[in-house]
Amino acid sequence: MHRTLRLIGAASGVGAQDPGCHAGPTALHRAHAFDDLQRRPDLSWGETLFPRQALGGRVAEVADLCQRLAEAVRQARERGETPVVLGGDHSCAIGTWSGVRAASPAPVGLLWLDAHLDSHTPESTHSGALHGMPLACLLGQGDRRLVTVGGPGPKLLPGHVALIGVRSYEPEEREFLDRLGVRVFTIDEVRQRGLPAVFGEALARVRQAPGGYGVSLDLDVFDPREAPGVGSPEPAGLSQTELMPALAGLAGDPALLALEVMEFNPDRDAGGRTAALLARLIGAVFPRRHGA
Ligand code: HAR
Ligand code: MN
Ligand code: MN
Ligand code: MN
Repeated sequence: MHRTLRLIGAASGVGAQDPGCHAGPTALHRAHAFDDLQRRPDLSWGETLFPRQALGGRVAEVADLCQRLAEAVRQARERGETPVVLGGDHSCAIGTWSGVRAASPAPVGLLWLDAHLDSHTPESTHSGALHGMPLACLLGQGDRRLVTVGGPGPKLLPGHVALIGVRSYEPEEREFLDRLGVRVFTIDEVRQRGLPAVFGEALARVRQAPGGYGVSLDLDVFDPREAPGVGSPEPAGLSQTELMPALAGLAGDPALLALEVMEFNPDRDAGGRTAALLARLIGAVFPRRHGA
């Protein structure tokens, strides 16, 4: 199938305790690892959205950025493009998937690849960090300013969501997802069953959504030895050898609506390894067509 890829930067750092991810999109735009990608005729780098300060606090700033991101993503979808959102801390997922949902006539699914659950509410969070809450917001729970980005109502239905690679969370967010019936594949389940089995089951679930599905990839799902340039490294993650073939299996799936790759922190990216991994990852999910 033919796709036109639209890269959109979401330069958010205020959603995290370590704000270093704010520099992610700008660093990627300049990275040599991205040179080949940016020469592809089927790909264009659209805007990079930056937070506007002095809006009255972190929640207002994240809501404003997500609102603008949702609009950019919605417009790209309505032009028939495939948005590829580059973060930035993971709070921006609220914008990406609200925008994808706004452009879709029917409910959409989401595959969430992350070391964390990102499913706290303002009542349950221990840290107060907003990048620990975006999935709950998309499911309709959280600060009203974040839940209503891109319009009222939940943007995702629990039966259309699956997480893979999870290994660090607090009990409240796990209870929240279990209560809703969101499927969580922890790293332990991946180790028991192997990634291909788990990935296939998760994909089958998100593909049940009638409007298509997206992938939200938090780079901390990878082992930090392979992807050191992330905001919150967690040991014992997935290897590229495991995850890249699974992601390459999505290539050519017309139901795949958008991809986001979040939590890139250039300050920690010794040797540019994470930027290079990120470029390979986009190439695996969206290979350049021969002759295109
Ligand atoms: N559960 C922790 C918290 O709420 C983790 C925060 C999320 N960190 C991320 N997101 N990198 O995936 O503070
Ligand atoms: Mn360059
Ligand atoms: Mn995350
Ligand atoms: Mn994470």
